[in-house]
Amino acid sequence: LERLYSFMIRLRLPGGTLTADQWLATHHIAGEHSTGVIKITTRQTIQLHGLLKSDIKPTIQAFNAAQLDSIATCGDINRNVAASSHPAFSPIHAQVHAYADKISSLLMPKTRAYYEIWLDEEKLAERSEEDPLYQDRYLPRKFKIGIAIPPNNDVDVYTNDLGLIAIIENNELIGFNIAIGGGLSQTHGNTATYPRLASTIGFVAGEENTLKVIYEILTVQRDYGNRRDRKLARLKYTVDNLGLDKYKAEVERRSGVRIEPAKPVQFDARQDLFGWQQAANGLWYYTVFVEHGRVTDDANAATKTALYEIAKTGKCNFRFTSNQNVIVADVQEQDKAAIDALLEQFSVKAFTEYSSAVRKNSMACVAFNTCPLALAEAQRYLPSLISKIEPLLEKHGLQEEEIIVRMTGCPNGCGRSPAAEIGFIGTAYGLYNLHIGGDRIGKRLNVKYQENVDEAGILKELDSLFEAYVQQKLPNENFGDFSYRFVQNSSK
Ligand code: SRM
Ligand code: SF4
Repeated sequence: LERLYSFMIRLRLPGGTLTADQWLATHHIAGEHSTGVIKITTRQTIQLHGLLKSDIKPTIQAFNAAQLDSIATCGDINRNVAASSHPAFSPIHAQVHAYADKISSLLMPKTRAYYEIWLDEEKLAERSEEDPLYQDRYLPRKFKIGIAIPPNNDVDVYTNDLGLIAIIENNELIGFNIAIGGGLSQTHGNTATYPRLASTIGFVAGEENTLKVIYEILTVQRDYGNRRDRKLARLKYTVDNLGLDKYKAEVERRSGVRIEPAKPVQFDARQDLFGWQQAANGLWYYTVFVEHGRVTDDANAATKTALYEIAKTGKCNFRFTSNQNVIVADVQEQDKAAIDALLEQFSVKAFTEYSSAVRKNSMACVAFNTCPLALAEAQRYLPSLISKIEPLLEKHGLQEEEIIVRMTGCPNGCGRSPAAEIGFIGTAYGLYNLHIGGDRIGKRLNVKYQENVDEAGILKELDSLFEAYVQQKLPNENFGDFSYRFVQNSSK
Protein backbone atom coordinates (compact mmCIF):
# COMPACT_ATOMS: atom_id res chain seq x y z
CA LEU A 1 0.00 0.00 0.00
CA GLU A 2 1.24 3.48 -0.85
CA ARG A 3 1.23 6.07 1.95
CA LEU A 4 -1.57 8.63 1.82
CA TYR A 5 0.53 11.81 1.56
CA SER A 6 -1.18 15.16 1.65
CA PHE A 7 0.21 18.21 -0.14
CA MET A 8 0.01 21.98 0.04
CA ILE A 9 -0.21 24.26 -3.00
CA ARG A 10 0.74 27.94 -3.02
CA LEU A 11 -0.06 30.42 -5.78
CA ARG A 12 2.26 32.90 -7.46
CA LEU A 13 0.43 36.21 -7.16
CA PRO A 14 2.75 39.20 -7.56
CA GLY A 15 1.29 42.03 -5.46
CA GLY A 16 -1.43 39.63 -4.23
CA THR A 17 -4.38 40.38 -6.51
CA LEU A 18 -7.28 38.22 -7.70
CA THR A 19 -10.27 39.17 -9.83
CA ALA A 20 -13.79 38.29 -8.65
CA ASP A 21 -13.90 35.39 -11.13
CA GLN A 22 -10.56 34.10 -9.86
CA TRP A 23 -11.90 34.28 -6.30
CA LEU A 24 -14.93 32.19 -7.33
CA ALA A 25 -12.65 29.66 -9.02
CA THR A 26 -10.39 29.48 -5.95
CA HIS A 27 -13.41 28.98 -3.68
CA HIS A 28 -14.55 26.00 -5.75
CA ILE A 29 -11.07 24.51 -6.15
CA ALA A 30 -10.54 24.75 -2.37
CA GLY A 31 -13.87 23.04 -1.74
CA GLU A 32 -13.27 20.28 -4.24
CA HIS A 33 -9.63 19.36 -3.67
CA SER A 34 -8.39 20.65 -0.28
CA THR A 35 -9.48 21.12 3.33
CA GLY A 36 -11.63 23.98 2.07
CA VAL A 37 -9.78 26.68 4.03
CA ILE A 38 -8.26 29.38 1.81
CA LYS A 39 -5.13 30.36 3.72
CA ILE A 40 -3.74 33.85 3.12
CA THR A 41 0.02 33.81 3.63
CA THR A 42 2.44 36.40 5.01
CA ARG A 43 3.63 36.98 1.43
CA GLN A 44 0.32 38.09 -0.03
CA THR A 45 -0.73 34.90 -1.66
CA ILE A 46 -2.81 31.86 -0.77
CA GLN A 47 -2.22 28.23 0.08
CA LEU A 48 -4.53 25.24 0.01
CA HIS A 49 -3.77 22.31 2.29
CA GLY A 50 -4.66 18.65 2.43
CA LEU A 51 -4.46 17.84 -1.28
CA LEU A 52 -4.07 14.14 -1.98
CA LYS A 53 -1.67 13.10 -4.74
CA SER A 54 -4.53 12.51 -7.15
CA ASP A 55 -5.81 16.06 -6.46
CA ILE A 56 -2.62 17.86 -7.49
CA LYS A 57 -2.99 17.73 -11.26
CA PRO A 58 -6.70 18.65 -11.32
CA THR A 59 -6.00 21.49 -8.87
CA ILE A 60 -3.17 22.93 -10.99
CA GLN A 61 -5.28 22.52 -14.12
CA ALA A 62 -8.26 24.25 -12.51
CA PHE A 63 -6.05 27.13 -11.36
CA ASN A 64 -4.56 27.33 -14.85
CA ALA A 65 -8.06 27.64 -16.32
CA ALA A 66 -8.49 30.64 -14.00
CA GLN A 67 -5.16 32.05 -15.27
CA LEU A 68 -3.43 31.34 -11.99
CA ASP A 69 -0.23 29.38 -11.45
CA SER A 70 2.01 27.99 -8.78
CA ILE A 71 5.33 28.51 -10.55
CA ALA A 72 8.38 29.37 -8.41
CA THR A 73 6.42 29.55 -5.17
CA CYS A 74 8.87 27.10 -3.60
CA GLY A 75 12.49 26.21 -4.30
CA ASP A 76 15.80 28.03 -4.66
CA ILE A 77 14.46 30.75 -6.82
CA ASN A 78 12.78 34.15 -6.63
CA ARG A 79 9.48 33.73 -4.74
CA ASN A 80 6.22 35.68 -4.80
CA VAL A 81 6.97 39.40 -5.15
CA ALA A 82 5.13 41.24 -2.39
CA ALA A 83 4.03 44.87 -2.86
CA SER A 84 2.34 47.40 -0.62
CA SER A 85 -1.33 46.41 -0.66
CA HIS A 86 -3.63 49.33 -0.23
CA PRO A 87 -4.27 51.76 -3.08
CA ALA A 88 -5.32 54.40 -0.56
CA PHE A 89 -1.70 54.50 0.61
CA SER A 90 -0.63 56.27 -2.54
CA PRO A 91 -1.70 57.45 -6.01
CA ILE A 92 1.34 55.69 -7.50
CA HIS A 93 0.12 52.36 -6.16
CA ALA A 94 -0.79 50.96 -9.60
CA GLN A 95 2.70 51.69 -10.95
CA VAL A 96 4.28 49.87 -8.02
CA HIS A 97 2.04 46.86 -8.62
CA ALA A 98 3.09 46.83 -12.26
CA TYR A 99 6.69 46.55 -11.02
CA ALA A 100 5.75 43.50 -8.93
CA ASP A 101 4.46 41.82 -12.11
CA LYS A 102 7.47 42.80 -14.19
CA ILE A 103 9.97 41.65 -11.57
CA SER A 104 8.13 38.36 -11.13
CA SER A 105 8.20 37.74 -14.90
CA LEU A 106 11.84 38.80 -15.24
CA LEU A 107 12.94 36.32 -12.57
CA MET A 108 10.76 33.36 -13.54
CA PRO A 109 12.56 30.14 -14.50
CA LYS A 110 12.60 29.50 -18.25
CA THR A 111 11.92 25.77 -17.97
CA ARG A 112 8.61 24.48 -19.37
CA ALA A 113 8.60 21.56 -16.90
CA TYR A 114 5.55 22.90 -14.99
CA TYR A 115 3.52 22.97 -18.20
CA GLU A 116 4.76 19.59 -19.33
CA ILE A 117 4.19 17.80 -16.03
CA TRP A 118 0.93 19.36 -14.89
CA LEU A 119 -0.67 20.83 -17.99
CA ASP A 120 0.15 18.14 -20.55
CA GLU A 121 2.24 20.39 -22.76
CA GLU A 122 4.23 18.44 -25.32
CA LYS A 123 7.61 17.44 -23.88
CA LEU A 124 10.86 18.80 -25.26
CA ALA A 125 12.77 15.75 -26.39
CA GLU A 126 16.01 17.07 -27.89
CA ARG A 127 16.33 20.78 -27.17
CA SER A 128 17.89 21.81 -23.86
CA GLU A 129 16.35 24.75 -22.02
CA GLU A 130 18.61 27.79 -21.71
CA ASP A 131 18.14 29.84 -18.55
CA PRO A 132 20.68 32.68 -18.33
CA LEU A 133 19.66 33.58 -14.78
CA TYR A 134 19.31 30.22 -13.04
CA GLN A 135 21.55 28.34 -15.53
CA ASP A 136 22.02 24.72 -14.46
CA ARG A 137 22.03 25.40 -10.71
CA TYR A 138 19.34 27.83 -9.57
CA LEU A 139 20.18 30.01 -6.53
CA PRO A 140 21.86 28.65 -3.40
CA ARG A 141 18.59 29.22 -1.51
CA LYS A 142 15.11 30.80 -1.73
CA PHE A 143 15.02 34.51 -2.63
CA LYS A 144 12.38 37.07 -1.61
CA ILE A 145 11.53 40.53 -2.87
CA GLY A 146 9.17 43.09 -1.32
CA ILE A 147 8.22 46.59 -2.48
CA ALA A 148 7.10 49.22 0.02
CA ILE A 149 5.49 52.58 -0.52
CA PRO A 150 6.42 54.86 2.40
CA PRO A 151 5.12 55.86 4.87
CA ASN A 152 3.49 52.42 5.34
CA ASN A 153 5.79 49.42 5.61
CA ASP A 154 2.94 46.89 5.44
CA VAL A 155 5.13 44.50 3.40
CA ASP A 156 7.86 44.47 6.06
CA VAL A 157 10.26 45.44 3.32
CA TYR A 158 13.49 45.04 5.32
CA THR A 159 12.79 41.37 6.05
CA ASN A 160 13.28 40.50 2.36
CA ASP A 161 16.47 39.40 0.62
CA LEU A 162 15.84 42.40 -1.63
CA GLY A 163 13.65 45.31 -0.56
CA LEU A 164 12.59 48.11 -2.88
CA ILE A 165 11.38 51.31 -1.28
CA ALA A 166 9.44 53.53 -3.67
CA ILE A 167 10.73 57.10 -3.85
CA ILE A 168 8.06 59.61 -4.77
CA GLU A 169 8.72 63.22 -5.67
CA ASN A 170 5.96 65.62 -6.70
CA ASN A 171 3.51 62.67 -6.79
CA GLU A 172 5.72 60.79 -9.24
CA LEU A 173 7.58 57.54 -8.76
CA ILE A 174 11.19 58.47 -9.55
CA GLY A 175 12.85 55.20 -8.53
CA PHE A 176 13.64 52.98 -5.59
CA ASN A 177 15.98 52.77 -2.67
CA ILE A 178 17.46 49.29 -2.76
CA ALA A 179 18.00 47.26 0.43
CA ILE A 180 19.64 43.82 0.49
CA GLY A 181 20.28 41.05 2.98
CA GLY A 182 17.04 40.69 4.96
CA GLY A 183 15.93 37.30 6.25
CA LEU A 184 14.47 36.08 9.53
CA SER A 185 15.33 32.45 10.03
CA GLN A 186 17.70 31.07 12.58
CA THR A 187 18.25 27.59 13.97
CA HIS A 188 17.96 26.90 17.70
CA GLY A 189 21.44 26.14 19.00
CA ASN A 190 23.29 27.15 15.80
CA THR A 191 24.95 30.47 16.59
CA ALA A 192 26.18 30.90 13.01
CA THR A 193 22.56 31.57 11.97
CA TYR A 194 20.73 34.81 12.69
CA PRO A 195 17.83 36.99 11.57
CA ARG A 196 18.86 40.17 9.79
CA LEU A 197 17.16 43.24 8.37
CA ALA A 198 18.13 44.40 4.88
CA SER A 199 20.74 47.17 4.55
CA THR A 200 20.11 50.00 2.13
CA ILE A 201 22.78 50.20 -0.58
CA GLY A 202 21.46 53.22 -2.47
CA PHE A 203 18.97 54.58 -4.99
CA VAL A 204 18.28 53.66 -8.60
CA ALA A 205 16.14 55.73 -10.97
CA GLY A 206 14.01 54.50 -13.86
CA GLU A 207 12.58 51.13 -14.82
CA GLU A 208 15.35 49.84 -17.04
CA ASN A 209 18.11 50.47 -14.51
CA THR A 210 16.02 49.16 -11.61
CA LEU A 211 15.35 45.87 -13.38
CA LYS A 212 19.02 45.52 -14.37
CA VAL A 213 20.14 46.05 -10.78
CA ILE A 214 17.58 43.60 -9.40
CA TYR A 215 18.67 40.96 -11.90
CA GLU A 216 22.34 41.31 -11.05
CA ILE A 217 21.67 41.23 -7.31
CA LEU A 218 20.39 37.71 -8.00
CA THR A 219 23.34 36.75 -10.20
CA VAL A 220 25.83 37.84 -7.53
CA GLN A 221 23.99 35.70 -4.98
CA ARG A 222 23.90 32.86 -7.53
CA ASP A 223 27.68 33.02 -7.99
CA TYR A 224 28.89 33.95 -4.49
CA GLY A 225 26.24 32.35 -2.22
CA ASN A 226 27.15 29.43 0.04
CA ARG A 227 26.31 26.15 -1.67
CA ARG A 228 27.91 23.95 0.97
CA ASP A 229 25.69 24.71 3.96
CA ARG A 230 21.99 25.38 3.32
CA LYS A 231 21.68 26.94 6.77
CA LEU A 232 24.10 29.67 5.64
CA ALA A 233 23.02 30.04 2.03
CA ARG A 234 20.61 32.98 2.13
CA LEU A 235 21.65 36.33 0.69
CA LYS A 236 22.07 37.81 4.19
CA TYR A 237 25.10 35.58 4.77
CA THR A 238 26.56 36.35 1.33
CA VAL A 239 26.22 40.07 2.08
CA ASP A 240 27.95 39.70 5.44
CA ASN A 241 30.70 37.46 4.05
CA LEU A 242 31.40 39.60 1.02
CA GLY A 243 30.77 42.95 2.71
CA LEU A 244 28.05 45.37 1.65
CA ASP A 245 30.39 47.60 -0.39
CA LYS A 246 31.86 44.71 -2.34
CA TYR A 247 28.41 43.30 -3.05
CA LYS A 248 27.22 46.67 -4.29
CA ALA A 249 30.34 47.21 -6.44
CA GLU A 250 29.87 43.80 -8.07
CA VAL A 251 26.22 44.60 -8.86
CA GLU A 252 27.27 47.94 -10.37
CA ARG A 253 29.97 46.26 -12.44
CA ARG A 254 27.65 43.58 -13.79
CA SER A 255 24.70 45.89 -14.46
CA GLY A 256 26.64 48.91 -15.67
CA VAL A 257 24.36 51.03 -13.47
CA ARG A 258 25.73 53.38 -10.83
CA ILE A 259 23.80 53.01 -7.59
CA GLU A 260 23.34 56.54 -6.26
CA PRO A 261 23.25 57.54 -2.58
CA ALA A 262 19.96 56.50 -0.94
CA LYS A 263 17.13 59.04 -0.76
CA PRO A 264 15.65 59.83 2.65
CA VAL A 265 12.60 57.71 3.54
CA GLN A 266 10.24 57.85 6.47
CA PHE A 267 8.00 54.99 7.61
CA ASP A 268 5.34 55.55 10.24
CA ALA A 269 3.27 52.34 10.23
CA ARG A 270 3.23 48.66 9.27
CA GLN A 271 -0.47 48.02 9.55
CA ASP A 272 -3.44 47.37 7.36
CA LEU A 273 -6.14 50.02 7.03
CA PHE A 274 -9.16 48.06 8.23
CA GLY A 275 -12.70 48.90 7.14
CA TRP A 276 -13.73 51.18 4.27
CA GLN A 277 -11.20 53.58 2.75
CA GLN A 278 -11.47 55.60 -0.44
CA ALA A 279 -8.40 55.88 -2.67
CA ALA A 280 -7.29 58.81 -4.81
CA ASN A 281 -8.87 57.04 -7.82
CA GLY A 282 -12.32 57.45 -6.17
CA LEU A 283 -12.80 53.69 -5.68
CA TRP A 284 -13.56 52.08 -2.31
CA TYR A 285 -11.58 49.41 -0.43
CA TYR A 286 -12.70 47.33 2.55
CA THR A 287 -9.92 45.57 4.46
CA VAL A 288 -11.33 42.46 6.10
CA PHE A 289 -9.64 41.16 9.24
CA VAL A 290 -8.92 37.46 8.67
CA GLU A 291 -7.41 36.01 11.82
CA HIS A 292 -4.05 34.47 10.76
CA GLY A 293 -5.22 34.38 7.17
CA ARG A 294 -7.65 31.48 7.51
CA VAL A 295 -10.59 32.25 5.21
CA THR A 296 -13.29 29.93 6.49
CA ASP A 297 -16.69 30.06 8.20
CA ASP A 298 -16.37 29.86 11.98
CA ALA A 299 -17.97 31.13 15.19
CA ASN A 300 -16.57 34.64 14.62
CA ALA A 301 -17.71 35.24 11.05
CA ALA A 302 -18.74 33.42 7.88
CA THR A 303 -15.85 35.04 6.00
CA LYS A 304 -15.64 32.40 3.29
CA THR A 305 -19.34 32.60 2.45
CA ALA A 306 -19.29 36.40 2.60
CA LEU A 307 -16.35 36.70 0.19
CA TYR A 308 -17.94 34.15 -2.13
CA GLU A 309 -21.22 36.11 -2.22
CA ILE A 310 -19.30 39.36 -2.72
CA ALA A 311 -17.30 37.81 -5.59
CA LYS A 312 -20.57 36.66 -7.18
CA THR A 313 -21.63 40.31 -7.56
CA GLY A 314 -18.61 40.75 -9.88
CA LYS A 315 -18.28 44.29 -8.57
CA CYS A 316 -14.82 44.11 -6.99
CA ASN A 317 -11.35 42.59 -7.05
CA PHE A 318 -9.45 41.08 -4.11
CA ARG A 319 -6.03 42.01 -2.75
CA PHE A 320 -4.16 40.09 -0.11
CA THR A 321 -1.99 41.87 2.41
CA SER A 322 1.34 40.77 3.87
CA ASN A 323 -0.41 40.86 7.26
CA GLN A 324 -2.60 37.88 6.19
CA ASN A 325 -5.74 39.93 5.52
CA VAL A 326 -7.80 40.54 2.37
CA ILE A 327 -9.05 43.77 0.82
CA VAL A 328 -12.34 43.83 -1.09
CA ALA A 329 -10.97 46.20 -3.71
CA ASP A 330 -11.87 48.57 -6.53
CA VAL A 331 -15.53 49.03 -5.49
CA GLN A 332 -17.53 51.74 -7.27
CA GLU A 333 -19.49 54.17 -5.10
CA GLN A 334 -22.82 52.76 -6.38
CA ASP A 335 -21.85 49.16 -5.45
CA LYS A 336 -20.55 49.91 -1.97
CA ALA A 337 -23.87 49.55 -0.11
CA ALA A 338 -24.60 46.08 -1.51
CA ILE A 339 -21.12 44.84 -0.60
CA ASP A 340 -21.35 46.45 2.81
CA ALA A 341 -24.65 44.61 3.43
CA LEU A 342 -22.98 41.26 2.65
CA LEU A 343 -20.07 42.04 4.96
CA GLU A 344 -22.62 42.86 7.64
CA GLN A 345 -24.88 39.84 7.00
CA PHE A 346 -22.06 37.34 7.52
CA SER A 347 -20.60 39.12 10.60
CA VAL A 348 -17.40 40.06 8.77
CA LYS A 349 -17.89 43.73 9.56
CA ALA A 350 -18.53 43.07 13.23
CA PHE A 351 -15.45 40.83 13.53
CA THR A 352 -13.28 43.34 11.68
CA GLU A 353 -14.51 46.38 13.52
CA TYR A 354 -14.90 45.02 17.07
CA SER A 355 -11.77 42.87 17.31
CA SER A 356 -9.20 44.41 19.61
CA ALA A 357 -6.16 46.35 18.36
CA VAL A 358 -3.78 43.67 19.61
CA ARG A 359 -5.74 40.88 17.85
CA LYS A 360 -5.83 42.79 14.56
CA ASN A 361 -2.09 43.39 14.78
CA SER A 362 -1.28 39.76 15.47
CA MET A 363 0.10 37.25 13.03
CA ALA A 364 0.90 33.54 13.26
CA CYS A 365 2.42 31.04 10.88
CA VAL A 366 0.71 27.77 9.94
CA ALA A 367 2.69 25.41 12.22
CA PHE A 368 0.74 22.32 13.35
CA ASN A 369 -0.90 20.35 11.95
CA THR A 370 0.40 20.66 8.42
CA CYS A 371 3.89 22.16 8.76
CA PRO A 372 6.49 19.40 9.05
CA LEU A 373 8.98 21.76 10.71
CA ALA A 374 6.72 22.90 13.57
CA LEU A 375 7.96 22.48 17.14
CA ALA A 376 4.96 24.26 18.71
CA GLU A 377 1.49 25.52 17.80
CA ALA A 378 1.01 28.94 16.17
CA GLN A 379 -2.16 29.79 14.16
CA ARG A 380 -4.26 27.25 16.09
CA TYR A 381 -3.10 28.65 19.45
CA LEU A 382 -2.45 32.39 19.14
CA PRO A 383 -6.16 33.39 19.01
CA SER A 384 -6.77 31.86 22.45
CA LEU A 385 -3.56 33.36 23.85
CA ILE A 386 -4.64 36.79 22.57
CA SER A 387 -7.94 36.29 24.45
CA LYS A 388 -5.81 36.01 27.61
CA ILE A 389 -3.53 38.95 26.72
CA GLU A 390 -6.52 41.26 26.08
CA PRO A 391 -7.63 41.36 29.76
CA LEU A 392 -4.04 42.07 30.80
CA LEU A 393 -3.89 45.04 28.46
CA GLU A 394 -7.24 46.26 29.79
CA LYS A 395 -6.03 45.86 33.36
CA HIS A 396 -3.20 48.31 32.56
CA GLY A 397 -5.37 50.63 30.44
CA LEU A 398 -3.51 49.62 27.26
CA GLN A 399 -6.41 48.20 25.22
CA GLU A 400 -6.01 50.82 22.48
CA GLU A 401 -2.28 50.12 22.00
CA GLU A 402 -1.52 48.83 18.49
CA ILE A 403 1.15 46.38 19.70
CA ILE A 404 2.38 44.00 17.00
CA VAL A 405 2.36 40.41 18.31
CA ARG A 406 3.58 37.51 16.18
CA MET A 407 4.01 33.80 16.80
CA THR A 408 5.85 31.09 14.89
CA GLY A 409 5.96 27.40 15.63
CA CYS A 410 9.74 27.27 15.05
CA PRO A 411 12.61 29.72 14.48
CA ASN A 412 12.19 29.82 10.68
CA GLY A 413 10.16 33.00 11.14
CA CYS A 414 7.32 32.44 8.63
CA GLY A 415 5.00 34.68 10.70
CA ARG A 416 7.91 37.21 10.90
CA SER A 417 8.09 36.87 14.70
CA PRO A 418 11.66 38.28 14.93
CA ALA A 419 10.27 41.54 13.52
CA ALA A 420 7.45 41.90 16.10
CA GLU A 421 7.15 44.06 19.20
CA ILE A 422 6.25 40.85 21.03
CA GLY A 423 7.47 37.71 19.29
CA PHE A 424 6.84 34.11 20.32
CA ILE A 425 9.14 31.52 18.79
CA GLY A 426 8.25 27.87 19.41
CA THR A 427 10.89 25.67 21.03
CA ALA A 428 8.83 22.57 21.96
CA TYR A 429 5.15 21.72 22.27
CA GLY A 430 3.59 24.40 24.53
CA LEU A 431 6.89 26.30 24.98
CA TYR A 432 8.11 29.52 23.38
CA ASN A 433 11.02 31.89 23.54
CA LEU A 434 9.60 35.32 24.34
CA HIS A 435 11.17 38.14 22.32
CA ILE A 436 10.52 41.83 22.89
CA GLY A 437 11.80 45.17 21.65
CA GLY A 438 11.11 45.12 17.91
CA ASP A 439 9.87 48.47 16.70
CA ARG A 440 6.48 49.33 15.23
CA ILE A 441 7.64 50.15 11.72
CA GLY A 442 9.87 47.16 10.99
CA LYS A 443 13.31 48.75 11.23
CA ARG A 444 14.52 47.00 14.39
CA LEU A 445 14.40 43.29 15.25
CA ASN A 446 13.40 42.11 18.69
CA VAL A 447 15.67 40.38 21.19
CA LYS A 448 15.23 37.24 23.26
CA TYR A 449 13.90 38.06 26.72
CA GLN A 450 12.85 34.69 28.19
CA GLU A 451 13.50 31.12 27.08
CA ASN A 452 11.10 28.17 26.95
CA VAL A 453 8.12 29.75 28.67
CA ASP A 454 4.71 28.12 28.86
CA GLU A 455 1.40 29.96 28.79
CA ALA A 456 1.37 30.78 32.51
CA GLY A 457 4.93 32.09 32.23
CA ILE A 458 4.10 34.18 29.16
CA LEU A 459 1.12 35.83 30.86
CA LYS A 460 3.13 36.53 34.02
CA GLU A 461 5.97 38.13 32.04
CA LEU A 462 3.62 40.23 29.94
CA ASP A 463 1.70 41.40 33.00
CA SER A 464 4.94 42.74 34.54
CA LEU A 465 6.12 44.23 31.24
CA PHE A 466 2.80 46.06 30.72
CA GLU A 467 2.97 47.37 34.29
CA ALA A 468 6.53 48.57 33.80
CA TYR A 469 5.54 50.18 30.49
CA VAL A 470 2.71 52.16 32.08
CA GLN A 471 4.95 53.31 34.92
CA GLN A 472 8.18 54.04 33.07
CA LYS A 473 7.38 54.92 29.47
CA LEU A 474 8.60 58.19 27.99
CA PRO A 475 6.09 60.57 26.40
CA ASN A 476 4.73 59.00 23.14
CA GLU A 477 6.94 55.94 23.56
CA ASN A 478 5.27 52.84 22.13
CA PHE A 479 5.58 49.40 23.66
CA GLY A 480 8.25 48.18 21.24
CA ASP A 481 10.54 51.12 21.89
CA PHE A 482 9.96 50.95 25.63
CA SER A 483 10.62 47.22 25.84
CA TYR A 484 13.82 47.58 23.80
CA ARG A 485 15.06 50.19 26.28
CA PHE A 486 13.87 47.95 29.13
CA VAL A 487 15.87 44.93 27.88
CA GLN A 488 18.96 47.04 27.25
CA ASN A 489 18.78 48.45 30.79
CA SER A 490 18.12 45.08 32.42
CA SER A 491 21.12 43.50 30.66
CA LYS A 492 23.49 46.23 31.92
FE1 SRM B 1 7.95 29.85 5.46
C1 SRM B 1 9.41 26.82 5.22
C2 SRM B 1 4.92 28.44 5.59
C3 SRM B 1 6.57 32.87 4.94
C4 SRM B 1 10.90 31.32 6.35
N1 SRM B 1 7.28 27.94 5.35
C5 SRM B 1 8.05 26.84 5.21
C6 SRM B 1 7.17 25.60 4.95
C7 SRM B 1 7.03 25.44 3.46
C8 SRM B 1 7.63 24.32 5.64
C9 SRM B 1 8.50 23.39 4.86
O1 SRM B 1 9.55 23.79 4.31
O2 SRM B 1 8.17 22.19 4.83
C10 SRM B 1 5.85 26.08 5.63
C11 SRM B 1 4.58 25.44 5.10
C12 SRM B 1 3.60 25.25 6.24
C13 SRM B 1 2.26 24.82 5.81
O3 SRM B 1 1.80 23.76 6.29
O4 SRM B 1 1.62 25.54 5.05
C14 SRM B 1 5.98 27.58 5.50
N2 SRM B 1 6.09 30.50 5.16
C15 SRM B 1 4.95 29.78 5.35
C16 SRM B 1 3.72 30.66 5.29
C17 SRM B 1 2.51 29.97 4.68
C18 SRM B 1 3.40 31.17 6.70
C19 SRM B 1 2.02 31.78 6.88
O5 SRM B 1 1.35 31.31 7.81
O6 SRM B 1 1.64 32.68 6.15
C20 SRM B 1 4.29 31.84 4.46
C21 SRM B 1 4.17 31.62 2.99
C22 SRM B 1 4.74 32.76 2.22
C23 SRM B 1 4.51 32.70 0.75
O7 SRM B 1 3.37 32.95 0.35
O8 SRM B 1 5.44 32.41 0.00
C24 SRM B 1 5.76 31.76 4.86
N3 SRM B 1 8.63 31.76 5.53
C25 SRM B 1 7.86 32.88 5.41
C26 SRM B 1 8.56 34.02 5.90
C27 SRM B 1 8.00 35.43 6.02
C28 SRM B 1 8.16 36.24 4.77
O9 SRM B 1 8.71 35.75 3.77
O10 SRM B 1 7.75 37.39 4.81
C29 SRM B 1 9.81 33.57 6.33
C30 SRM B 1 10.89 34.43 7.03
C31 SRM B 1 11.57 35.34 6.10
C32 SRM B 1 12.73 34.65 5.46
O11 SRM B 1 12.52 33.95 4.47
O12 SRM B 1 13.84 34.77 5.99
C33 SRM B 1 9.83 32.15 6.07
N4 SRM B 1 9.84 29.19 5.67
C34 SRM B 1 10.91 29.95 6.10
C35 SRM B 1 12.06 29.09 6.26
C36 SRM B 1 13.48 29.52 6.69
C37 SRM B 1 14.28 29.91 5.52
C38 SRM B 1 15.74 30.14 5.87
O13 SRM B 1 16.29 31.18 5.53
O14 SRM B 1 16.34 29.25 6.49
C39 SRM B 1 11.62 27.78 5.95
C40 SRM B 1 12.44 26.49 5.98
C41 SRM B 1 13.34 26.34 4.80
O15 SRM B 1 13.28 27.05 3.81
O16 SRM B 1 14.17 25.42 4.87
C42 SRM B 1 10.22 27.88 5.60
FE1 SF4 C 1 6.41 25.88 9.91
FE2 SF4 C 1 8.30 27.04 11.35
FE3 SF4 C 1 7.35 28.25 9.18
FE4 SF4 C 1 5.83 28.06 11.31
S1 SF4 C 1 7.78 29.19 11.21
S2 SF4 C 1 5.19 27.59 9.20
S3 SF4 C 1 6.42 26.12 12.16
S4 SF4 C 1 8.49 26.38 9.19
